[in-house]
Formats: sequence, C-alpha cells, structure tokens
Amino acid sequence: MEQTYIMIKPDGVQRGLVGEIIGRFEKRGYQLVALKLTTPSREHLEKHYADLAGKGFFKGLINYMASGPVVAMVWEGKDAVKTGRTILGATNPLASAPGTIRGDYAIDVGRNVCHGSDAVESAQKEIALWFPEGVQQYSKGINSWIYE
Ligand code: RTP
Repeated sequence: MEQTYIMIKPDGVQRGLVGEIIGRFEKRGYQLVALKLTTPSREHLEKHYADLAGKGFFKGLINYMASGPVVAMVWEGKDAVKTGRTILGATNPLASAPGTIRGDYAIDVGRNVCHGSDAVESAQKEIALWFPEGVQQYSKGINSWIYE
C-alpha cells in the first residue's frame, strides 16, 4: 500500500481546519498511520523545501511555515500520493476546483492551507524527514469494505 506525507500548514491549523482536513482523508477511506502537531524549525523546513531553495518566494515560504504549529501526517492506501494531491487541489487555490480543500478554503498560493507529496519518491523522503521514528501498522489489515 502506498503512503503519502500530508501536512496542515500553520494557516490551516490557526483557522481550525484540522478536523475538516483529516475528515476528508478518513471519509475517502485512507488510513492514518502517523500524526503529530509540531512547530518545525527553520532548518527542518529548509530540508523539506530544499528543491525550492532558489525560488524568490523561498524566504517567505520558510517564514510562513515556521510561524506556528503544523499537523504532520502520513496517510496510507491505494494511489495515496496522486489521490492525496487531488483531495488537496491545485497549488494555487485560485486554480483549485470547488470540492478540493484548497478550492473550498483558500485564495492565496502563499496561504494554501496544506501540503501533499508530489511523487512516491518524495513521499518516502518526506516521511523519513518528519517521522524518523517510523509509522504505525494496523493489526487488522485492509478493510474489505474499502478495497475489493
Ligand atoms: P506543496 O509542496 O505545499 O504541496 O505545494 P506544491 O508541491 O504544489 O508546490 P511547490 O511549487 O512545491 O511550492 C511549495 C509551496 O510554496 C508556496 N509557493 N508560494 N508565492 C509563490 O509564488 C509561491 N509559489 C509556491 C506554496 O505554499 C506552495 O504550496
């Protein structure tokens, strides 16, 4: 089963959207295998966003992400990376479809409420960065009412 790293950014936490965002993944059928509320250090965020270090918005992005607690999560299930991004919506909320998290709750790209891994390989790296202690396993396995 595929795993993806999903994060509720400081704006999403401060706006009280934690339950709403978790609920969308749960109701879709994905399984929560790791969760923590944490205020990340700038060094940690610079590692997470290393690919964007050359971008003009990098400093503002790090300031925003270090401004308060985030909810770091790992969700597991079929095609979790791609479907996770679909649930979040497009990076720029103005381009996000209604019914997606960003399409329902955000306007500005610099306050887009959530993050989701963009590929299986980056998901693995992000999960290792945010959860070096590892993730949970469920003893009962896959739910036959979710998967054929
Ligand atoms: P994310 O990692 O948050 O899911 O976003 P993404 O892959 O869809 O987008 P990426 O290009 O990796 O950008 C990461 C985050 O940087 C902020 N951003 N600001 N001001 C700007 O022009 C700008 N562009 C990107 C967003 O918060 C974006 O989610």
